[in-house]
Amino acid sequence: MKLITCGLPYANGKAHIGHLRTYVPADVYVRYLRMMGEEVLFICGSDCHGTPIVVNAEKEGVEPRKLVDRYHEHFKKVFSAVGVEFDYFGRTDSDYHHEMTENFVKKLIENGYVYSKEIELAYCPKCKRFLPDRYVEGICPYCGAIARGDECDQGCGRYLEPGEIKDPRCKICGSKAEFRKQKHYFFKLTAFKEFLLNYLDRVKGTENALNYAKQWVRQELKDWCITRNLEWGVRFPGENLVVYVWVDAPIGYISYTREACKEKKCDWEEIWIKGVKKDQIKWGDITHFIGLDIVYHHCIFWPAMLKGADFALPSAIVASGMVKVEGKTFSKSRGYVVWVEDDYLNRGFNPDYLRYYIVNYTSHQKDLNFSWKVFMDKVNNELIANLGNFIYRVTYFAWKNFNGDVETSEFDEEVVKAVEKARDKIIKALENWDFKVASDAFMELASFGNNYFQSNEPWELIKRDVEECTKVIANCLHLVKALVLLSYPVLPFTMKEVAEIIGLEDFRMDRVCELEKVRVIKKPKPPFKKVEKEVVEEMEKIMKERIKRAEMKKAEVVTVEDLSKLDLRIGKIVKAEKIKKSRKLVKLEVDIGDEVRQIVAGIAETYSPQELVGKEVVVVANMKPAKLMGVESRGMILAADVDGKAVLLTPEREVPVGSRVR
Ligand code: B3M
Ligand code: ZN
Repeated sequence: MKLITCGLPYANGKAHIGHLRTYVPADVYVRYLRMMGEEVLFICGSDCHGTPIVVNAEKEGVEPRKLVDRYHEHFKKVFSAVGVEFDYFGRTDSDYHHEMTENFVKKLIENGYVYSKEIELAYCPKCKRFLPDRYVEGICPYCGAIARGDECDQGCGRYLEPGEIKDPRCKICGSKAEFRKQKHYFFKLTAFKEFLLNYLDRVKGTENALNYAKQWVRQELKDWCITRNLEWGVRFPGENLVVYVWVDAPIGYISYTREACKEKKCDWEEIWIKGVKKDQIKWGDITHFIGLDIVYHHCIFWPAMLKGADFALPSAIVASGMVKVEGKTFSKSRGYVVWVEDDYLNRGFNPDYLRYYIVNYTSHQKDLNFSWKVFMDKVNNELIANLGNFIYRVTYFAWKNFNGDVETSEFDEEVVKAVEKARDKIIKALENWDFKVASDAFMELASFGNNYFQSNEPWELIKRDVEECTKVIANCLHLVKALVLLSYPVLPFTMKEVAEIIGLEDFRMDRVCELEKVRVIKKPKPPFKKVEKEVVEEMEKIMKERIKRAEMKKAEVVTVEDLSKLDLRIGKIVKAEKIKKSRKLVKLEVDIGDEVRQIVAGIAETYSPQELVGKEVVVVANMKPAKLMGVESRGMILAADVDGKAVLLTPEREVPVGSRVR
């Protein structure tokens, strides 16, 4: 039995395209393995612990479990809607997982890999509690960026140990935290250096993951604090502490396997335990699909934990590159996000389109950029114009002219070869998690089919040589069958429908090249529906508005004192002239009461110099002088930004020049 897993999503927010970047390829791989006749267990589940969940629950005024319930159900629903079909989708806040984790940790203790140590931890005197991970914000000791308690997320990206952060502040009440001593438990990661170097040299997987990991192990390995001051989580044996979320989360792979095996009647110990020997690596038939941002945890912490607790080790770690949205780094807080449910499924897009986009845009290890325009092009110009077109024109021709019943004993050499070539290429690519190459290969086969159909002109042939035409169409149907099977892992919803039209029931790789009769038994319909330009424009608009809203939300909070720093006054424009060679700039002379100021303003696109003279405007009078296109400007004029064009702010009725603005 092969075990395939996906990184466990935090039950702390909705599913977005970044998640699918890992889950869709994993699902494609599982479908492929099953077509090859492999027995596969495909598991995942919610990651329910950790401070972000507790902090968010606190904000909402609900119990963490309530929040987890909500997102757990959400993820289950979304995964099944996009065809990511796990055999088991568990939760780490379940009893079975707590039990598995406790036993695992006890084993680490028993084997001598855990020790306790007094450390100085951030403590909030006002909230009267220790501040684990996300409860604290401060300065990264390595790069000086603002950082969270456990991660320098805006700076160097380093994982931070408890107590490492400088100038800590409580995230809840904002007060300055102090450091207090407390006993915590550490995992002897440093004892695994040799093992890790050896393991990482031999484990399979994508280069991106393994290269980073090897570097890290060579450079710096520190013992790892594995306990936290929290209520929510798996209790550390005999203490009023819980284990760090990154200890219990990966153990979910094991506890979910055990639960899945109860349902599927398989042996979880066969996968995770049997055959393990001390001083040897026992390779489990286990492949982890993860995102590039959690390589450290999966290539360093996790193998060391498994080794330390006498478990089998994953034989492959496959990391997907990161996601960009419309060319910008993916970011929920900045609005660069595509929500799977709201932005995609609820708008009625075929899930197969997104699956195809994700696997075909670029190689699995590179950054994927999602753009709605590219999405439309890929669907309309590739899926529809090539693959869908071929399948439909062939099946429809057979249906209309032959009642769907075409038989030949003569298969064209070039057709047979093209199918074999595509199959071999796809198998080879998928064995290397090269989803782009695999999906390109079935598209190439579809192009071949279109050329074959076009050059044989069956619509002419049928008028003069029915037998020859029958042969051509039978060959085309062989191609259709091969395409259905070869593209099925990527396009399961659509290809199941096409399979019904040609009466294909089982999806097996060994049928791809089989020279058999293919009938059209149902009236064909075009497999894909066009993505309309208007719809894509609408989606782009939604995205733009979201980004705008995020920008406004981000604007810093200011105090009355901050505001009072601005010297805002009403001035009257007494002279205006365009600045040569500039489209936007005008040079103004503005009477602000006690003096006349020269100010350069970017308003020439909306106002001519003539109409400006005599207008009363709001002036920032204490701006630092600046030079624009070589002209000095001592002040700034306020205007509304309307799609990039300036519209001046003026007092509601004429007021004395120099009046203060409050
Ligand atoms: N819950 C999600 C993440 O950091 C995290 C993965 C756990 S996998 C064991 O992307
Ligand atoms: Zn840093």
